[in-house]
Amino acid sequence: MSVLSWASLEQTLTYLEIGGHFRPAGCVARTKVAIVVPYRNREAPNITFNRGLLMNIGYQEALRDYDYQCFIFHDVDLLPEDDRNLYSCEQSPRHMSVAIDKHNYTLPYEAYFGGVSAISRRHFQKINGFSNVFFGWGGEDDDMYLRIVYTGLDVTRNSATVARYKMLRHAEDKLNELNAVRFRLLNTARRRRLQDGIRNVKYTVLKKEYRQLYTWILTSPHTSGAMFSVNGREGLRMSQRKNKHF
Ligand code: UDH
Ligand code: MN
Repeated sequence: MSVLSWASLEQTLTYLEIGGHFRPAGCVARTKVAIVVPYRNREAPNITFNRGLLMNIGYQEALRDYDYQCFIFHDVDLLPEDDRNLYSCEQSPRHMSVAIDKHNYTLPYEAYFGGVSAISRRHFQKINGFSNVFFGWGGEDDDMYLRIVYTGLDVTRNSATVARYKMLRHAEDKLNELNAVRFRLLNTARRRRLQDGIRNVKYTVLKKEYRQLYTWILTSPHTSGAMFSVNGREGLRMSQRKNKHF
């Protein structure tokens, strides 16, 4: 749980190729896996965080680089505890962070889909990715769970003894306030599914750097989160309008 310097990580993880690429030396990997980590530094831009939208951008940008078939969508602050919880894609989308220390190693609720998930490219395409309209904390993972179900797919999980994670302690992020309209948006999940996702995500890539341990993409989404993010009222009006639209 201690924080290592980039320099020491670079010295240790010498098997990584530029951009954070890894391939085993003695065999050919069965699938090409991309790990997408949404991350916004605290001092960074003055807009409300949108985890789902960043996942969609990471997905699309990864595919520009390489023919990935499997995607792991991964919070930055979760550390896997058991290597039997494989970073791979199975027959169904899989929720990977079943048991997190912060939740006393139990699933908070049956439809919980937050933290870490593994979805094949084929399924992610079919599901239309994450929703782009959840600004602030909460809801985008529940929406993804619903999308998977509405697409006719199952969500699978490993047992809580294997699918264990530790969450790094962190203060509440500024500009990631509780999304007050998340339940309203969830009511429209079925209708929104096909118009709101990777098919319509619009963004600009400001920077893309192939660093030693990972590929860093700085991006600016074209959707404005401001109206969703402020006080409940403003957000509510927006979501009602959206609801009508969808
Ligand atoms: N994230 C960032 N920067 C932010 C917010 C979120 O990088 O400012 C990313 C990061 O990968 C993080 C993930 O989004 O792990 C999920 O956010 P989180 O870890 O804050 O969410 P979690 O469900 O909630 O772990 C813990 C704090 C609860 C805050 C309640 C709302 N105020
Ligand atoms: Mn967290």
